[in-house]
Amino acid sequence: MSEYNFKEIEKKWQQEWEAERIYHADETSGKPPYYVLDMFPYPSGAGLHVGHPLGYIATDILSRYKRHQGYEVLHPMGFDAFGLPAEQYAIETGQDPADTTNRNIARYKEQLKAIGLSFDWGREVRTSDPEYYKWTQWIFLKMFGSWYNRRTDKAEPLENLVAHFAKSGNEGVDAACGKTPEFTAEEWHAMPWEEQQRILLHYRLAYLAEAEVNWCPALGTVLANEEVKEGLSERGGHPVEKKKMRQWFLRITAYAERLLKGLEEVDWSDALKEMQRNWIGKSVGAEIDFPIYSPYAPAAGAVDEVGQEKLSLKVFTTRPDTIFGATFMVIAPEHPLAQQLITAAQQEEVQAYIEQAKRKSERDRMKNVKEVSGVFSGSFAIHPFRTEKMPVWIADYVLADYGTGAIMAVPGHDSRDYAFAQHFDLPILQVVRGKESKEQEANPELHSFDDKDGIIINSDFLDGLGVPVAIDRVIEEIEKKGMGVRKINYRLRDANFSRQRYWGEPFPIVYEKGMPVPLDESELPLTLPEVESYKPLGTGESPLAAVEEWVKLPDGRTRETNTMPGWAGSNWYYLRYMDPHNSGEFLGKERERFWENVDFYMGGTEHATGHLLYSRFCHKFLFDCGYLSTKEPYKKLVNQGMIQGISYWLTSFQCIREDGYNDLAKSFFISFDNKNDILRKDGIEYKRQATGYVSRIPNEYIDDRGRLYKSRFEALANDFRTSADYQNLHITLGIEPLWEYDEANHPYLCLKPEVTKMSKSKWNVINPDDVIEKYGADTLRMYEMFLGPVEQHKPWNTEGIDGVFRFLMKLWRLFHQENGNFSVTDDAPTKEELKSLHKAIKKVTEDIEHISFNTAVAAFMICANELTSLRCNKRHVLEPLVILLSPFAPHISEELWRHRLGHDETVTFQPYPQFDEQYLKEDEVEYPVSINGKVRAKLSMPIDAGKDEVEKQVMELENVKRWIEGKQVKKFIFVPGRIINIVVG
Ligand code: ANZ
Repeated sequence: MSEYNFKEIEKKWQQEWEAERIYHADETSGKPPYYVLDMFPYPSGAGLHVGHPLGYIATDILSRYKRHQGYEVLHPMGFDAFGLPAEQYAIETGQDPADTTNRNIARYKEQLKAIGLSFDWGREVRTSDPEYYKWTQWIFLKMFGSWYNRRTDKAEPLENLVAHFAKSGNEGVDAACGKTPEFTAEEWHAMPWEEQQRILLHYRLAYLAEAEVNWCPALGTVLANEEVKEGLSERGGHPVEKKKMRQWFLRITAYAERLLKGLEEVDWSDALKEMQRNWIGKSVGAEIDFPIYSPYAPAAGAVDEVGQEKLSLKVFTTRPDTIFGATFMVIAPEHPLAQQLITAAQQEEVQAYIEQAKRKSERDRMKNVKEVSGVFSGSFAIHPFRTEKMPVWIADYVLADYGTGAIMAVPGHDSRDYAFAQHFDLPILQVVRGKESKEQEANPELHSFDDKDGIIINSDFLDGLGVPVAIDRVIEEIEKKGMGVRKINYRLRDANFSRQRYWGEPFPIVYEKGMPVPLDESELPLTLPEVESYKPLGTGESPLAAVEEWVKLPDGRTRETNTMPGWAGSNWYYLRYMDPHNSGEFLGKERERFWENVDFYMGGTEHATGHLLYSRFCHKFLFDCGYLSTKEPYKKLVNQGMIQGISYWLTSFQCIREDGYNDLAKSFFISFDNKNDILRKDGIEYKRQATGYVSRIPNEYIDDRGRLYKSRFEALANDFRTSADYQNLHITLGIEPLWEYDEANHPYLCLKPEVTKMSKSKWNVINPDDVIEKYGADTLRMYEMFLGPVEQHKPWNTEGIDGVFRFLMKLWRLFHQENGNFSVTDDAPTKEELKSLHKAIKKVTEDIEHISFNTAVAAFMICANELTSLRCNKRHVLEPLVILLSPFAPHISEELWRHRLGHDETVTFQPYPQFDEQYLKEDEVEYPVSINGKVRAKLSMPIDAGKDEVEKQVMELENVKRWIEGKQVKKFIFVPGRIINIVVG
């Protein structure tokens, strides 16, 4: 009997594998370790779609391949279980996010297991599990108790620093820290405890500072960046403001240089490394002080009668060589000196400008470079070399928290300064002569801003020097005169570690006299208390602040009520998999020594800077503490592409409001009462946008030519009209010319398909369960790989899926007779059969090594076709083929291996087939036979045939005889294996 019954086979082996625990990673096996990791998913309520497992299938193939090669493979899976969607759902429905999260996880696991992924589920971690987040809190406490010593270039325990303070104050301390006044040991001892704590916060790697959050007064909550779209809350479209709050930060900036250097050690794509480098954003330049001349401040050089300190403005520049071209100064609206510099006459204008700047995000300010705006402060700075007055402007293109928040503007050589100078009619000076382009010669108005290999002019002692030399020379001069210093700046910012939310890790911190004090390790985990409501309090605080009995301790101290951000748990999860059940340590020494770090990591590019940077930082910190022996967490990393879906868009809705507003009277219209921002009906979502409602049409409403019939639409519209939910709805079908007509004169609209992200909100999701139901998991696995290179984005297109399914059936039939009976012989294979097998071994092995799984699938198909036409059913060919295939299609392989070929043990650990070159050697060559250089015939000869033998055969060929008839053969050219040419005359 037996057809290829994938349903039965897959279920059977999945159960068997689970019962046998064959994917359990065992540190004592004596095999060398190999750690393959996927970025763990956030378990959303929607379940998996076919895009999610793409990476998991790829890593599964690699894991299985490594097991065949004799490695002890660690291939774990877990869940990034804290986060916003669960919290939002809790707010909407009042359900405990712990419950919904667990439900979602159960669904995810079921789906993942159905794909036959070889995870060691015994090592599953969940970041929201107190046994896990105990260690997230513990790592936080380690950072709280550490400082960064720049002399030793590593994190050290805070006790060392406190001992130093007690002995010599902070003299001689070179730390990565905030601005801290100098103090002596005596002063340190004399300080009250709170003051000492305040100072220590400047040094701690986890510290408190005032920082801006997105505050939405209408919703009464703080929003994450991703919840804010163009200055409005994503939910409800309410205005969002900046508000200062005391928050936790991690001092990742201390590691900026090491995070850069470490990139040289790892095998990641250049594109990914570049993203990290840009994010870290190292700039080498100088900080220069410009004395201020202000009607409010004492003039440069003068001493104020009241003893006020001389004011000066510190700028950061990467081009100190252009200092003679500086014609004005610009400071950020938030600059601390701003208020001091504004003169009475300028007060009103400047204050209005500052207010307006507050509302823009940093991104908007950087983005709208073309929009020039700014105000004159009324004060001037003195040029340190030319001793001239230069006006100080306030403008939002200068960012408050980069460099010093102030710049010397060099409009001759910086494009933003140039635009500003043009707009406000400020002087522009050229101080670098670059290699001017043809266009510039013709049009001197055009400026060249990229002149790093130019020559300095109009600059006194710098004249004639090249840019790099001039930079060094001018810094030397500035340092000599005490006007500034050489300086490296990083764009990287310390990481904000506080969220005003419920569903995250509570901080193991209590406040005493307003200062943070750590809980004792023995008090961990500090678990989330039960709350009555998950709703934000309206004060900006997290819902935890409402649980008085939790917040207030009997001894009068109070708990921190913020929670940690989503990435706190994902910072270090890869380490926990190595030792997930260790209750005494986050990771035991021996386990750490055995696995070291991740050999192969796969995930999406959306984590290129966030997670990947934060977890590298965390790894380096734990390395400094002596808990880890490697400097980087992920040796090799590959980004998988996205599987995209197809969405149909209907964008010509207009919103007719109650007041009759309707500016574009075309097409059909829908109006809603304005209370709802998103309306959903029968799977169509209507979302309010500035211009009206935009709707996504689910694929099943559209025919295969992208047509939406008017009748279909009308039925839908009618539904709306009669629906009690939407009483105020008016739906009008639009003006006729928009409709097209088919043969039967039915009006329709032709909708353009668009390839987009596969997502529930776009109505284009394909569920892997449906594919598995129809074709089986092995087909799904191979088909996902067959779609194209793993790294690329590609649309889900089911056209090829039948081909993959047919391949597996064909393979199945190699082992079975027509009547379905199993039939494999022990006969010796032919050369051709061995050649087909070894060609596949070679190609598939190379492809796996290069993570090129789509071409490997193609190689399997070729091999199955060849063996089918050779009618090969020999054990010596089919057994190695089954092992070769098992990483890709493990179920069918196990069935053939164990059940049909009669082995006792699983195919999983069978030694990987070795490729043998000798089988690929061709033993015949097909020669093209040329006469006077033109191919006239073909001849197959044994590869080792000599010239005489070849010549004899060639001359016998009918075609050759005809072409040389009556002519004289002058030469017979023979290059073995390649050329036969007869020269006749
Ligand atoms: C003079 C100058 C002349 C500059 C010139 C550039 C070109 P990166 O490379 O990104 O570090 N700058 C400094 N602080 C700034 C801030 N807070 N907001 C906006 N711009 C700021 O850029 C450093 C350069 O960006 C600095 O060098 C400064 O302009 C500007 F031909 O100074 B430069």
